[in-house]
Amino acid sequence: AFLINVMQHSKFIKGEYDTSFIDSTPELFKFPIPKDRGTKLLTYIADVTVNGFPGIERVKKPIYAKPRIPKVSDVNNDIRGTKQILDEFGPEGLVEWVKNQEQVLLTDTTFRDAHQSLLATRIRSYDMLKIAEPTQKLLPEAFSFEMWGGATFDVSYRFLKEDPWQRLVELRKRMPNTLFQMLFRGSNAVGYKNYPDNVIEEFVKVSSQAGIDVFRIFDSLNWVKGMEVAIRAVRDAGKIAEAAICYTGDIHDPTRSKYNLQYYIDLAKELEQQGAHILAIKDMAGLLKPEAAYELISELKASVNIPIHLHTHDTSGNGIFTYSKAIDAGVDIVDTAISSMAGLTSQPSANSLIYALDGHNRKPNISLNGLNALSHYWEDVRSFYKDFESGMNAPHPEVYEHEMPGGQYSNLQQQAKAVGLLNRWDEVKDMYRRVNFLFGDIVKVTPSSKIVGDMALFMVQNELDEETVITKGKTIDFPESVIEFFQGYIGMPHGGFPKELQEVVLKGRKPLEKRAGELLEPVNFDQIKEELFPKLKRKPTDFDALGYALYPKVFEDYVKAFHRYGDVSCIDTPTFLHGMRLGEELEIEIEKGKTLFIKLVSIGQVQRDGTRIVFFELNGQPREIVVKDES
Ligand code: 3PY
Ligand code: ZN
Repeated sequence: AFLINVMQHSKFIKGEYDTSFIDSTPELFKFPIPKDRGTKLLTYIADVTVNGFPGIERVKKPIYAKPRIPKVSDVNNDIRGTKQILDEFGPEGLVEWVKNQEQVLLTDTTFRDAHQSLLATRIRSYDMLKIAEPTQKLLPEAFSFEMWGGATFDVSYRFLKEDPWQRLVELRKRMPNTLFQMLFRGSNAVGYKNYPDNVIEEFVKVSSQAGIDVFRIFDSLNWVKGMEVAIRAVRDAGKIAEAAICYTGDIHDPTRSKYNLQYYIDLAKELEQQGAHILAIKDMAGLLKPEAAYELISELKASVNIPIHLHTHDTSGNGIFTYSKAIDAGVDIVDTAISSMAGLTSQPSANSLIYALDGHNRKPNISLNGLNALSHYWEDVRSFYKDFESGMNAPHPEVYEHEMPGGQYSNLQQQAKAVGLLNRWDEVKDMYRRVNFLFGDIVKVTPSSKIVGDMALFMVQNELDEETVITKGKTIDFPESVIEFFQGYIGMPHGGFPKELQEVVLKGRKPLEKRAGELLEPVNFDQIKEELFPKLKRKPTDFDALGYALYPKVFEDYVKAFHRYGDVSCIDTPTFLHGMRLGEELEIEIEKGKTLFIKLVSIGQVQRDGTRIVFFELNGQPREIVVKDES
């Protein structure tokens, strides 16, 4: 098609072309969309084989062993898990059941926070679906699987070119017995900014219909007003509203009295009153020290009637110690990950916790053999994603100083690298700590954490300190995210904004007088569907409309990729990231019972137009794919 485009182009016909012809004539790359799925998948494989995967170094595809999948056909074929309890007895019945358990319950975060925190959220549905049934059968006692929300929604469309909704629906089919849990950023849904209230309501409604049971709802400033709409929507959907308090500071540090024990108790009572079924303590950076955990959980248990679910990150290396103390204090549920996906910026290891609780009266009755078998699988799969590892390979107690959330550390490091500040990373971390205090000591979690990170980079880059920010502030163009923060677009921090700084940042702009979600124009979903129809070339679903409402550009790019490549979620991960080796043969099951046999035969030389022809065999028949060599 490319050659036909070239030969039919008027400039080509008239001989008006030179070496820049290809580059300056983008329409040459507008090919008719190939019709069959085989051709589309070959196009993807050819592209990634020739050009590599965006954002990672291009290397020859490594040879990996096949991941070890535990055999489970004969075990646990009639599970009655927490999902059945919810479906039969409703949220209140489930809450009663939780309160009656003596053993501590576990939420497994492997499918969400673990890889968000260790591997930049890059684990693909392919690798989850292969282990879904074994996970269900080997962990029937789990309270829930956290497998959606947070950054997974955006990253699925943006980088993995797959539909997050499809992941949810397909996992649900394979894991019918345990509650599915998602992380929901209150009025920011699964995005980085406030959305109109009707978007929050629609998102909760549609995702609960698609399979989510437990919504962990938080506000990035612990502003209860920012959580109310979501809590109400979850209750209306008949699902479990788990309202979260983000833990910040240190209740034992007298210099951080802004976030003392009373602060947490008051918030907990307020959330219970707002209708929370469960209270989560969301320790997103891993700052809750063991003795503080004991005191906090004891006091909260005495102050509210709803179960308490503790979430931490193991960044400091103290995670299991913290859980041990929390379990002694009566915490109902804790978050863990399968051991090969645990530790460091991820959650503490489930396997380690079970071993550690030997002899404890609250030890869960969970099979270590099962956990260890699952860990073997994830150990193998994790190696596919080594390009996304953060490089942190030892406990990092410094987190108690800078307070960066588990998922942000490697991200901010990448941002620093992008602006040439990687060699000043220690300064950036310290500036992050200082910006927190400059902003009045705020809760730092998506998206407030990103704003603190943006400001820290900005100050290091421009050699600014706290004093010059104020004295020269009138002449400084602050980052957009910082301006919006001081306008109130992501909510109101505890104790309000520091006035002097707010004034120099806003330069006369007025802060919002109401909650952003109330002021924003409601989204018209019918109109969105109309707009999407021609782009999708099919009738848009509620899933599509929400994807577009939250992330218009990301969703459109995903649709373009889909038209070009088809559904790439059926490609195994080494092939997805590295393409194929010369002479390699592989099978791709595009749907149940429909398998493509693909062989990469050869790759042609770069032609004058900058393209290469990639020669395949598809089910024994020769196929040629032309791709542009971007190198
Ligand atoms: C998210 O919002 O994605 C988080 O994981 C915050 O901790
Ligand atoms: Zn987390």
